[in-house]
Amino acid sequence: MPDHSNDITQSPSLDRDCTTLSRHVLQQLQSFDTAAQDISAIMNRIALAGKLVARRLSRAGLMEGVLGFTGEENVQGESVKRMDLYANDVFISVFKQSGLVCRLASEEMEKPYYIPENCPIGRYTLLYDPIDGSSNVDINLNVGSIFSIRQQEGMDLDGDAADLLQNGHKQIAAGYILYGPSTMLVYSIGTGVHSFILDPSLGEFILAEENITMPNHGSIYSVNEGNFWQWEDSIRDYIRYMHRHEGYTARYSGALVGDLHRILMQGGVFLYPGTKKKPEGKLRLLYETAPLAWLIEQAGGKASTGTMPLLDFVPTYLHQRTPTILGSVENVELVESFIQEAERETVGV
Ligand code: P6P
Repeated sequence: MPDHSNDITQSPSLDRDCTTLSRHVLQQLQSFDTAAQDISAIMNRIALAGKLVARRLSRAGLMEGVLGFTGEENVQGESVKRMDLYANDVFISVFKQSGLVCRLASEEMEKPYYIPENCPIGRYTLLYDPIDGSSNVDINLNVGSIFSIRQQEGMDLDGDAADLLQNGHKQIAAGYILYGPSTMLVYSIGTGVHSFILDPSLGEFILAEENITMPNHGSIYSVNEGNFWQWEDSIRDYIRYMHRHEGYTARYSGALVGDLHRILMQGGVFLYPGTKKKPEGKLRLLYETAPLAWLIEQAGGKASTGTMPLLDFVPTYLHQRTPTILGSVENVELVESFIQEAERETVGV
């Protein structure tokens, strides 16, 4: 009887369709031990949360009580969108019964949400911005979820999560879900940056691109120039340089995940500088800029506060903000050069 078992042609697209997120994480970790299984399971739960949020967003305009504001303000002093609260609750529900995380810290919650039975030492904490750029939700433009995974260190006896106040190098995993024409999950566990696209017909995130690498230079600068007169002179001088030199173009959507994703994929720089009134800027470190900084540097880019590496910054409280410059090495260093020049002039050297 002829043996045709080797005749089966291994279709590359079939292989790729079988590369689900959890399998990819285990491949990246090159391990099947408990810790690897936990990280893989956590990423799978994040993917489930992304599917639930994407489903809600896709029908939001057709449903009552999904869009618009709750009338409340969050700890940031920002008006809360119904979609912010829904997405925040999705991540809690997805992780509450998972046995994987002890705490969830979110832009929408003043204090972390604790899951007591899951809090033996060494458990993980999810830090997340459930819907970033929610001002875009009601006008059907792209929004995103941002996530970061850290491991609990020591006892958090008084529930103030002080052990989370550490630099960005302590992250174990980080990434975002971009709700755009397709729903895309981009993540890193420290072995490069990889993207997955949700295939609605399968209900699975399928591998799209591995080891995403940024160009050293890009033509895009992404910043809200409406803040021009609130910035320090150094930033204004940088923007004037952008205006006066050919080869640069401005792109800004007002939603961090989409703006950052463009820079990750095409190069350039995203910046949200501090202002004279708010030198720390607007973006929050632990669940917005630190996870994105980690991704950018994993992809060969650079992340800066303007005066120090963003991943070295140690927050003093959970919702701490930092000035933020993320992107291609040369583009970030050009912004830093204007800040350094201003510091030299101030010091008089
Ligand atoms: P501005 C959305 O509220 C957000 O946190 C980020 O998604 C975005 O990058 C930034 O604020 C936009 O802020 O001041 O330009 O509207």
